[in-house]
Amino acid sequence: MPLSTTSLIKFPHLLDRRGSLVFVEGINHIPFDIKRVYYLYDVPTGQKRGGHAHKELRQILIAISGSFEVHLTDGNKNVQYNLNNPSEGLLITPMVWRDLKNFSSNSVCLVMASEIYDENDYHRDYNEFIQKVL
Ligand code: T46
Repeated sequence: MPLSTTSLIKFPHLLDRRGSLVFVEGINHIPFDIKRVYYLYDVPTGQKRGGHAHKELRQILIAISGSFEVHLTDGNKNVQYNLNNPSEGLLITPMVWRDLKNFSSNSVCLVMASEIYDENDYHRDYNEFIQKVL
């Protein structure tokens, strides 16, 4: 699936004197049924996550706190997102290689996924991934 099918999704953000509230409604804001939610936190300085692509899985990544970079490639095009806004989610579609890096201290990456965990859905070898997409 080409990189152009990835996108940033804006969620409703309500701000008043008590602070901010963001809500996500599956049926209204997420283009798949959410089957799994997980989060990454306490990522040590300099550590990277990702380093793989998924065959079928669709996911939305949100920087609930702090910031991190998401580097994506479909084998033809590369794009980088700097996620730092809790009211935005990055939709990553199948067959897109992702590298997550430069996590700020206190950062939390919340992920909503279209499927439960399945190791067979991963391409963890970059050369193998490239052979499939080119
Ligand atoms: C992605 C980034 C943002 C599970 O058992 N269940 C799960 O739901 C997940 C996500 C992982 N695991 C196990 C599999 C591995 O033994 O946890 C270990 C680390 O998983 P992984 O190498 O996939 O972790 P990340 O942080 O590099 O990548 C994950 C997602 O896999 C990936 O799709 O976009 O978070």
